[in-house]
Amino acid sequence: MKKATKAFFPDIPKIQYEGPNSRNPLAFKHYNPDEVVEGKTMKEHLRFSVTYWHTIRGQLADMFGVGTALRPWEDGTNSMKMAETRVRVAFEFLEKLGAPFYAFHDRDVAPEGRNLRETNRNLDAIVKILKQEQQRTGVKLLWGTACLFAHPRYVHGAATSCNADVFAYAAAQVKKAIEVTHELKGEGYVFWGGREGYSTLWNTDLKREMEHLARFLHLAVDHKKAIGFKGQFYIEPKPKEPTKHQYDSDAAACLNFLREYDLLKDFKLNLETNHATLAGHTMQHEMEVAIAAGALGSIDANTGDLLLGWDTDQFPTNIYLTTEIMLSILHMGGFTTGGTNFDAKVRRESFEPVDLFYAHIGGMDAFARGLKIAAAIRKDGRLAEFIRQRYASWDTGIGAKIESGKASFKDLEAYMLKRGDITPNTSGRQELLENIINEFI
Ligand code: XUL
Ligand code: CO
Repeated sequence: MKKATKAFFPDIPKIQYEGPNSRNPLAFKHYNPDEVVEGKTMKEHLRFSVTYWHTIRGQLADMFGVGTALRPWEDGTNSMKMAETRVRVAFEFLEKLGAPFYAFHDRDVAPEGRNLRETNRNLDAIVKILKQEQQRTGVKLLWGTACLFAHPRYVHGAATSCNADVFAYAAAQVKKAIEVTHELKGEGYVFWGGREGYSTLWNTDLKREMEHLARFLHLAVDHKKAIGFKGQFYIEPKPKEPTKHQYDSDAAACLNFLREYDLLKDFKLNLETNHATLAGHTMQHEMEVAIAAGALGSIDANTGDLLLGWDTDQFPTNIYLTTEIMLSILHMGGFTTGGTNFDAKVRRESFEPVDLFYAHIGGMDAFARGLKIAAAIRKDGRLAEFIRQRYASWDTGIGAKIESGKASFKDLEAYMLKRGDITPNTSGRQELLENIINEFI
């Protein structure tokens, strides 16, 4: 084992790839950053990102108890000095893990001051240090975002608040958050509408709130253009929690909203597995819906617990899940600005710093396996060939006529009157296909 260095994780060495036979818990068994799969390295395919809010700021509190996390560097305050220390912690973690990206909310990295001016000053001071650390390590910002849900001012929402002053405050906050993301050369910026929804419709003007949200996003696009920020804007769907209903409830609802308010050209989706399950969908479903609209941008990689009805944000370990995700990503042609962002936290019971490493190593290995399996399924070709064959009737004859818009209802009636009737002649073969998938898993 290589000798560990540096202050905050003194016993942890740089995590290395040791291959599937390794029994070292602090090594990758499958994530081999330089290994080439379908013409790109794993590092380029997967674009792993660590979240500041969970990994650096998560205290592991729950509704019934205070935080349990042992973080020897924390001094119990949210001072600027502590904020600076956390940047050093974050970048030591990122370096040792070998994750090329991170993501943060404005308030994760710097504390709020007594007013907006002071808060912005705090943020600027920490952004300077983030920038230095990015330059020192080569780690990049996958995306930035603003926390528009924790402070009491956002009790009724931010862009969808009943109070216009709150909209104005949120606009000022997001303006600044986009600017610092730009300053840090972030590859994207996420809008997750944590409280953009309602608890009861008895007090809610739904149409007015949706219009305000659209106005807010248009203003963000205007500002992005004004400052020359070229990163990708994303909306992150989630159906509920903390609200009873969130307007950006799933991929289809987001796409409809973006289309209705003429925002689709400026936004893609950042999809999160646990949000998909809360919406009553699989991640695979959400991905295919987004990809069909040319709007899949990035993913928040985590998983829920099907027996628990809330956002447990667990690290993804299920190879079947990561295979499904990577099949969709490869099919789409890979990420451009997006990546695999671990919006995931260790369990409250996993309170030691080393657990943060085990969690990320497991998630990265699960995705690396998913990538290799997906590539093997694609190389084998049986799945794609089955789907191609299944739709073969659309390639010629009447199918081709319909697809190219050359057949009217009248033509189709004439065609069918001639043919008489149809008997189903192709099985869906779900079981066979599931068996083929399992050959590779
Ligand atoms: C909350 C969630 C957020 C967003 C960023 O469920 O996923 O952390 O990813 O605001
Ligand atoms: Co998320």
